[in-house]
Amino acid sequence: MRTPKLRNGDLEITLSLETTIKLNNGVDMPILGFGSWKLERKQVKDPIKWAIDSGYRHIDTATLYNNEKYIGNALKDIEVDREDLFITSKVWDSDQGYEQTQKAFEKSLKNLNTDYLDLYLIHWPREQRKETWKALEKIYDEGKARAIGVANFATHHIKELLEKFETVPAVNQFELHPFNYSEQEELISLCKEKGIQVEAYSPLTHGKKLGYDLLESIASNYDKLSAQILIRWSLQHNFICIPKSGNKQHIRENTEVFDFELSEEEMDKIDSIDENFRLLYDTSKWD
Ligand code: 1BO
Repeated sequence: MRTPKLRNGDLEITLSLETTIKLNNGVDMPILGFGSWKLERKQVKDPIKWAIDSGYRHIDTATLYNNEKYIGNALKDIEVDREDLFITSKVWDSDQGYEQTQKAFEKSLKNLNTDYLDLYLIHWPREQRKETWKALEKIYDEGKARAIGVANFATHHIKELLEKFETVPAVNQFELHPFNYSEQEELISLCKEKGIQVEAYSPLTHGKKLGYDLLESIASNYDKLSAQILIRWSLQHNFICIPKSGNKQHIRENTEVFDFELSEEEMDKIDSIDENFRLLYDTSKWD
């Protein structure tokens, strides 16, 4: 069997569920995370346990997802030390602003039953993003978040932050899969150039493209599922990937992506899918 490898800067590393990517401040972030968007309230308890049992140590949530408290409760019942987990949350639009963001952050900590976050993000580039970023810098300086970053920021939002602030976001999390990859290439290049880690949400297109011929045919070469091809594609691009599922079997299957490697030709073919397909907003059109 070929040993799957990933180029991480000059290092060639073997990809596994334990693989982490070093962020621009030295913090190690697991390359595969468990996405919790759309798992609301009590729906999240079992999936969190299944995810931890399957080996995930990275959990992505947000105030908007209405599940922080339930994730916090679920984590009380698992036997993994807090320092072995990587927890991300995000400040919601209505909480943006210097004071409000700090309050929202404290509430997230309380709900998640933790005294720090591994990563705290601005969820969307709204009008008050500059004041919000100042609040995130304060939270970071106080050691309450190990890293800070943004989500759904387009190139002009990133450039604006870089011009006006000292702290370079550690991560930009945005919708990313082969069906919108071409239109995101400029943003991906900018992030790479500036040392901002790209994190892909909705990597499975909410299931909408799992029947796509090319994915199915590549999947059959490896006796895998289209979903696993999508995750593997993301990981081989060095994107942090956070597939979501509430189904025990799918949660496990989504981790079974480390025993094969897509060839360069397959990666190129998948890269060339150019469908301009999005589930959510195109923020490049936002002020
Ligand atoms: C509206 C929520 C998008 C994913 O975080």
